[in-house]
Amino acid sequence: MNTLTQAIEEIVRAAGSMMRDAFNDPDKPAYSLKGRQDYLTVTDGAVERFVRAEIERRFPGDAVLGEEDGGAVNAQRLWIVDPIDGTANFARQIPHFCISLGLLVEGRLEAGAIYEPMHDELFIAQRGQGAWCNGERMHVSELAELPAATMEIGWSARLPAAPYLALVLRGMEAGCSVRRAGSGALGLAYVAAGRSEAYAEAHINAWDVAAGLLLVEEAGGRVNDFWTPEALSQGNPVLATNQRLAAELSVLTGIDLK
Ligand code: LIP
Repeated sequence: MNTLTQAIEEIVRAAGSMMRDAFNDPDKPAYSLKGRQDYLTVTDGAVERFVRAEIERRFPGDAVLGEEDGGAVNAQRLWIVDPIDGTANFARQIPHFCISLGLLVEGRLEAGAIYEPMHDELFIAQRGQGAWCNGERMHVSELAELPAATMEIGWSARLPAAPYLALVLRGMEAGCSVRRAGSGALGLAYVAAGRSEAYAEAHINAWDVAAGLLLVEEAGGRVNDFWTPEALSQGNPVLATNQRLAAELSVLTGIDLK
């Protein structure tokens, strides 16, 4: 732990307690829909404002890009935050959501954390320093057989259903246990933790993956080259896998790995 990762941990843990308090509040937080199946709660906005204030206080001059209030996409030091990833779960009282906070320095992920407050799980990584879950070193699974593998495939209403269903079918026909739990960030964290062998999605936003992609790399896994010039403004496909199934899963999803 150093001052950077300590600061990241303090920020996401404080944000997590805001989320947990709201989730457990008898007067459930109000929510609306930004679009089809695209939930927004008052807590998303409150948490993002908190994170922005903390970054401003601790790292003056750094830029922030957030899911709710946008921000810079071409800063030298850029913090990327999804205040609540898994907002639909949070809004519907399903305890599977997290905050995701990542730091890009000159376009390269340098540090990041995902905190899941309902189970008090902190996933954190700094480039070259490994990936950790609650202080325990993480490593992707060694599983090498698709018929024993678990794969999460994300979905959002940003794309038509047919390609999603086709990918699910390919995964199931290959023998994978295919799931979708509603938080892309936690899906990536679980690959890093060895709890599943892959997370794939045909389109996802930078704030959903800005911590999880580093977690997977630092846990010895493989990821696609998400950070293209348009990644921050438009998003991209994402694939993260363990080592031993990387080639097969890249072919199955049609997403190249780095
Ligand atoms: C997420 C989506 C993503 C989806 C995840 C999650 P949000 O973000 O952007 O594409 O697959 O399950 O829903 O809206 O919860 O922050």
